[in-house]
Amino acid sequence: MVLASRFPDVEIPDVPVPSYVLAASRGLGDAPALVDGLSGETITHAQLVGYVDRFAAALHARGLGKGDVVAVFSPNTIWFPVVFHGIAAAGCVMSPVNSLYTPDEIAFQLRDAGAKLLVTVSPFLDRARPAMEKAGVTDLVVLDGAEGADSLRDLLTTQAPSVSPDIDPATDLVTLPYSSGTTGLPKGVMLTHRNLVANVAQTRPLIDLAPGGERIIAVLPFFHIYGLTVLMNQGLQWGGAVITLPRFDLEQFLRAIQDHRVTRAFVAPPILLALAKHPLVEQFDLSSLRSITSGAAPLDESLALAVEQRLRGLAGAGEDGVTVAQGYGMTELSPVSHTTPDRGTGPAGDPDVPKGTVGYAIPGTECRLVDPATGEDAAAGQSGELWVRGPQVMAGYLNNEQATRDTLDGEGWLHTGDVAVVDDLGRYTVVDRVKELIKYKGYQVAPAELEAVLIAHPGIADAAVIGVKDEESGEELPKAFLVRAPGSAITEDEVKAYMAEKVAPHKKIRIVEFIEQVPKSAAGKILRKELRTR
Ligand code: AYL
Repeated sequence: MVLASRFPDVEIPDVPVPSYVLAASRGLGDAPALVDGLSGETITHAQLVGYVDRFAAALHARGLGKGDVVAVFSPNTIWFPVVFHGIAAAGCVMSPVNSLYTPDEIAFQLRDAGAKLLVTVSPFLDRARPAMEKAGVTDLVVLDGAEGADSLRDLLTTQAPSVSPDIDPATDLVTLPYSSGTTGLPKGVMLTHRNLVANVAQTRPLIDLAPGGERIIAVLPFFHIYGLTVLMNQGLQWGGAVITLPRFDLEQFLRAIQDHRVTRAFVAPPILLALAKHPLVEQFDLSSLRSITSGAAPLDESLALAVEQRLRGLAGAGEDGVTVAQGYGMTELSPVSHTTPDRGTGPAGDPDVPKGTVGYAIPGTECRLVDPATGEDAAAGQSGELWVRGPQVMAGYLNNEQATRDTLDGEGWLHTGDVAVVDDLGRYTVVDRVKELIKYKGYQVAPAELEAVLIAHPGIADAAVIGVKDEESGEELPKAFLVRAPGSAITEDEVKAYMAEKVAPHKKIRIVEFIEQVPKSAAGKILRKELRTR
């Protein structure tokens, strides 16, 4: 049974991402578009439009054109949106690289994406340079400048003519983030201009925009699709100001909310945990906040309530108080498919949405709940694998037809690998995950990727990785089951040290168990369920 969204459809403008997202900027002149949350350095809306034009012109002047992939390896700064929209306006495709990646991980992505240029910052050069060498990428831009590379200033002062590439929003890609999806190694997720335009347009009716303008805190990284669509593009499309922070530090985060009168925070569960528990929270004036939305990993209902109650009880709290909201989606969904609405914007007559739910399917989004064993629709009130169809569904995985077919069926349904239930009012709750993916602090950890790195160690004959829930933090910890190679006496500490060097911190193996044999099916598939119930 196809479950339609309870919201009326929205119009999705048939234009490239920068035209849509920066439409409001053209009339906003000196109003701040981007503010550095630490230094206060600001880019106005008018400047943003001008800088994007120059950046795009400079890319064409250096020989890049439609469809070329530009990798961006940078923390959040006020310049990141200039770089992204400049790349998009040039008709190129921005592939965002996780700031914590090791040279091996960066090289994999550069090579797989076929990147022609890497844009980075000087503190990242010690990892960027070896990765470029490995992947055979030679063109480099270092935003804050470095010996032998062009800087942002060089690009923004180009005299090259403005460009207007012929972009077909429905088919031309604008970004290529990496996700392992339901199984296997990280893959390039092909997202079109239309996917990203749609996702911002689709969430708009569920937001009651502040009359005085919205100010969004951008502490989650722009290199993740959550940061790119929900923080950067949504915030700019609203004509708001996006306040950037380079990394999460609770005190800086609270101070930035206070000093910049932030109205909206979009975060992941670990930040809500800090807001519920940490004594620092009481020392700041957070009364400007209208909502805090959690996404990217399951949010406990009691944690959501605890944060809401605590913030509403603070001195100076607004009359209506802050609402803790929740969104759900995947990189493959640009990323939003479900969210809880602002008060008053839900389907007519609905009471407040219960805290544990991820809310409604957003406009234009159809869902099915399917029993993964039989392929039949789940009975009313029963859980099933969530399938999603809508204009935000990716075009497919780059150079990987098999993975695309396994995830996106012939009728356009994206099989999420998440298990959900829906109530009679159309509110969804995510209850389980049937895919391999591990989530650590909202970041993806792909077991197959870790297994490949583990098996490459001469002391390890075979490996299987699963996530195990840590009761204290609520996080899933990557755990490796390992078979030692004959004659090897490799220890848990040696395994951990080896992995820490090869992979980003969120992918570290946190628990090791040595076993005789990895349980596998006749076809050689790891029987993860068996490992889970051991
Ligand atoms: P990826 N509850 C439970 N699991 C979730 C939730 C949630 N609210 N959100 C994401 N996940 C899990 O590609 C789920 O297993 O995108 C899903 O398949 O890094 C996987 O994370 C996708 O991970 C927002 C804010 C969507 C964030 C996002 C998700 C971006 C994460 C809508 O409003």
